[in-house]
Amino acid sequence: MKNIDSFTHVRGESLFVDDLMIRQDALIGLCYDSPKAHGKIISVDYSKAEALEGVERIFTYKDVLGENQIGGIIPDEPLWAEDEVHFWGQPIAFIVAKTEAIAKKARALINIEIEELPVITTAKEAKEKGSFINAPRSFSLGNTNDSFSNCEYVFEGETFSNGQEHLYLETQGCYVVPQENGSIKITSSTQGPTQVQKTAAKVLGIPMHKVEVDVIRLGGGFGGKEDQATPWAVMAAVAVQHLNKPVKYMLNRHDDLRMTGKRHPYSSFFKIGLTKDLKIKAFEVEFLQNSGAAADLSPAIAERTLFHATNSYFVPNVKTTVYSCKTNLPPNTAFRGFGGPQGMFVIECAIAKAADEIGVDRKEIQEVNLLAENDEFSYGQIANEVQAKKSWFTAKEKFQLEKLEQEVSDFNDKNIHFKKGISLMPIAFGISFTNTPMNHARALIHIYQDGSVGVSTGAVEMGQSVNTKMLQVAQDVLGISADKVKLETTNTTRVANTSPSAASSTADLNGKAVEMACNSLIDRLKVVASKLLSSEEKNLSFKDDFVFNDDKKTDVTWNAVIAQAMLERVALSENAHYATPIIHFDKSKEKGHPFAYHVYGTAITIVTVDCLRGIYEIDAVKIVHDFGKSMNLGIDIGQVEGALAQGIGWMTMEEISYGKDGRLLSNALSTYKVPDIFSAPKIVETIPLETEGNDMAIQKSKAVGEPPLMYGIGAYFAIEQAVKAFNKNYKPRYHAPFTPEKVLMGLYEK
Ligand code: LUZ
Ligand code: MOS
Repeated sequence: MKNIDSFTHVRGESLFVDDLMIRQDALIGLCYDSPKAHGKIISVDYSKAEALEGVERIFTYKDVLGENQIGGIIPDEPLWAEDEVHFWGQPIAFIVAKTEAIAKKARALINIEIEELPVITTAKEAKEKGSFINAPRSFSLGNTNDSFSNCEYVFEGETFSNGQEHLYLETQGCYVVPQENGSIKITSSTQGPTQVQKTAAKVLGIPMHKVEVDVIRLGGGFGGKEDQATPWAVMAAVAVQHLNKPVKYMLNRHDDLRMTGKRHPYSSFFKIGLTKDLKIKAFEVEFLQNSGAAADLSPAIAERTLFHATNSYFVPNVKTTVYSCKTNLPPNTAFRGFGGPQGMFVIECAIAKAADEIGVDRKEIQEVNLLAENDEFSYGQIANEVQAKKSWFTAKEKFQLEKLEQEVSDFNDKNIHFKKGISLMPIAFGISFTNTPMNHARALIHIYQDGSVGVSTGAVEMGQSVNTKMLQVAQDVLGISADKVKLETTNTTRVANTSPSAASSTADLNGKAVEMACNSLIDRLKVVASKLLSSEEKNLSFKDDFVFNDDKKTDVTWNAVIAQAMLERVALSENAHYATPIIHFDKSKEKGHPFAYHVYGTAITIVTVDCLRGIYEIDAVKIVHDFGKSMNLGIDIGQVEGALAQGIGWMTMEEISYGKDGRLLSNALSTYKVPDIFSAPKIVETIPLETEGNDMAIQKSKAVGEPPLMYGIGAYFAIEQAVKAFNKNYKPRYHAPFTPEKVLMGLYEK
């Protein structure tokens, strides 16, 4: 089944927020944001801007009729700054004008006086100064104190992984239209329609039923629109509330880069203890998360870091602590992997350090510590249906690791100015929102009287092809052809109280709800069909647009059953609610069973470093991935390839840079490089691991959105190995991304 959007995508006909026909009286919004990272606002002079012809009005916190508060987990973030600013790019006011050009002109006419306060840009500085978002969290298993003293080897180190810009092709944006009696309709490019609805209602001081949020699709989200699509929609909603005219606001790329948060940079300190036979006996980490100026999703992201601190390894004694450090950067936010990658990078660095010091290959340590059935994670969940070893050994065998390694070493023997490196990277990623109450979804199915079907869910289509998967589920359960099924927009009036499309869980949660609703409809239709066929319900099934009796095709069509159901006044609509069973987590003990299941896999990465220039190419990434029983391998392999490229970008070239004054320096695509087709791996080979799948995955097809991103970590260590092959004096820094500049310095350090 092809992605159902591919036809309109390639023709440029797919609709995004900016494609909507806007009303003739619609106005354009533009944010005025802080030109300093930290300070007291002494005064703001809007008079010249307000006087400009075509400016309708400028909104500030004074125009908020409800609460000037958008913090989701912790109420620590005003929609518009009041008397202080805490990051460069923090919204202060919202200009509404006839055109974007006028709004921009007006923005340049605003004068602000700020008394500057000290700026913190790094997590380490914040920790020293005691600047935190909330209290630290710790997970522990066994007893690390005692076990280190019994270890043959103990090593300590520091690591850093930088942030990452989401760079969704479609920037943040919204279009808000007034309805009757103080209601409003928001079309938003958000992963979280309910989050937008709830926040708008709170800020406007109106009930949620007066706010309808509609999402057609997103031109990418990657976590950047889980929480941070909200402020723009709410600003426009405030303006609409006052003006009673439609307001549209699309951020341009520069504004989006400057004002939105990114993946969290982490500084981490590890201590790892191993036995003589290389078993990791004890592992401690202190993670310093650079949260930015407000909580946003940082506490949840910090938690996922702890959940992934031991990756796909079993460690009997673990102590991990995470500090969410408050700095003067834009609030950092969800990004594919959600703190998991940051956690997994650290244990891979610890293993690399141990391997270097002991004088063995990294993979020797990795291999003997892979998770096995019934091993306990530090948070109490017992691993089951573990595919860590199976994916590892399948990769070694299917891709002929020894041969690949021989080729690398032969190449390195023959070449002076080019060196190759090879690495293995296993992954284990937990599937479910770590916050158990968020794991639910609903679907609303209408069968129309002509036999066609409309499916609404809480799932947001953002290019991950979730709508295609939802269509497949409906089609399979109802036994009808794909062209009979349409996926509707995601709308809060049809499916309410949704969790954001996130955590790789959207297809599982919403798909299960679609499955349940369709099964209920089928139960009802079987009653109708049994009368038409004078047969028992239990003998009937629906397939290929026909009713089957004892698995034999009858001449009764789907459409005939629907027509009959109408005559009999049978309900042809159904709503279903799904909540993930089994999962639970007790925060007071930091123990439980938070994940429905884990996704596993192993990647082999081969790179070539140009040792004169410090640049490198990714020759190949060869992956054995645990898809369960993939319901759509084309889509799923697409997710693996996209996530891999994104992970490699994070680890090798995407370098977010803020000045000491808190200004974003990598503020354009000329200074922030993401992988393009030239820097993508020359070869990506993905082999599905043969497994049974998991019943909590939709049609046993495991979640695929985030897990493969972490294969990208393999690129870091492959590059490092190539650098070591050139320069015996190279000292590992465990400092990502491993940019060509850092590679070059590493190649020639003495
Ligand atoms: N979002 C969220 C996520 O709110 N909770 C999660 O656990 C999560 N995990 C991954 C990505 N987004
Ligand atoms: Mo996300 S990082 O919005 O699943």
